[in-house]
Amino acid sequence: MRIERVELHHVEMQLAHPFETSFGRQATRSCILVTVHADGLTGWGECTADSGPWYSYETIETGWHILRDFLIPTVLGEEVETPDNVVQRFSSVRGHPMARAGLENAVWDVLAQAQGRPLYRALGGQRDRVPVGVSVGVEATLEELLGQVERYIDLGYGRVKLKIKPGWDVQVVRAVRERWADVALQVDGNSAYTLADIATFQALDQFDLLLIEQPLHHDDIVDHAQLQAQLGTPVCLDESIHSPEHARWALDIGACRVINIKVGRVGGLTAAKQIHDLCSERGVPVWCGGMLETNIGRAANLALATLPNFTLPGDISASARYYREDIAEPDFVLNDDSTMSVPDDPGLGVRVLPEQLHAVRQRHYTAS
Ligand code: NPQ
Ligand code: MG
Repeated sequence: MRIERVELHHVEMQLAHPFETSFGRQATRSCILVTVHADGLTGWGECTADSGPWYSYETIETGWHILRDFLIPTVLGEEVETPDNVVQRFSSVRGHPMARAGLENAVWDVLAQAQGRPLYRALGGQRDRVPVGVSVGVEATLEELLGQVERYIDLGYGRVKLKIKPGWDVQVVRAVRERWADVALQVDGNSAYTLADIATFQALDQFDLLLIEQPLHHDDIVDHAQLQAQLGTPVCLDESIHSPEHARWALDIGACRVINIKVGRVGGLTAAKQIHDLCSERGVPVWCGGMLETNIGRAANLALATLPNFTLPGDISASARYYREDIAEPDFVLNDDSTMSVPDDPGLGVRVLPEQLHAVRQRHYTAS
């Protein structure tokens, strides 16, 4: 099919509850939505770059620039038969994985629609539901944190991830573990620690955590390998893994025993699937990370998480956890067994609501 037109939509949406990590507190979330028009069909993708370079170096502005000036021109007016055609056209651009993912994933959607099959089938997934959990941010007090965790456990989440940072770690995990002895629990340091904090990790090692996510420097694998050697709990890398090569390097030196795969961070569904396959060969479990996506990005995450080695619950929560009002329907809900069902309609299986999109749109660009 020929790509006739591509649109960018910069949106800013109100979060249902402010989200705080080791890099700050946010009440709204901005992202870029990408639309690809081909053969009378419309595909959607989400570029998960944030308003500032806190989680990664990419921002809305760099994503807009790289998409408009470099990535879109490589595919506009061109024939595309498979997602690999797009990946090859992007090979002249270095870095900027979230920008690439926004456009590549929109092409996956439109190609799957053209084939009349759901995205998860196009990716090779087998399951119609996937295990999910919830990521709970830092709160002002331990009481408020326990209240949030209780609310999510009451809603049916069987796996809870706590954001930690120095001064908000061992005592928080201890309090949650004392109250919920059996909940599947994991923590995420978002690179707020160094190897000098070994005593903290040795203390965390006693709480039967599923994993400790990205405790050290955001681009490191060497220190993480040292840390993993001293811990019983699996170290899981998030920020440090930008590509299938990074995944291989990390596994080769023993930097982690689990990998969090985020479609944006690794540059699209093709690379995400390659990392999944590599980890599968090495016997390393993976799970699907989250970036406070809209229902568009969430549908892509769910499709990815149907691949067989996504054995740990993903950061894929119900729509109500994220936004007061989403720009696409239907909303995703949690099943009784802490799973989420995967859409069965062609492509992503979500419909964008034009009025909602216009209400939150800050900027619009069309290339044709
Ligand atoms: C993580 N996500 O696993 C990320 C961090 C994160 C669900 O914990 C705006 C931009 C908000 C980037 C919130 C979760 C964000 C963000 C959280 C990244 O590390
Ligand atoms: Mg993380």
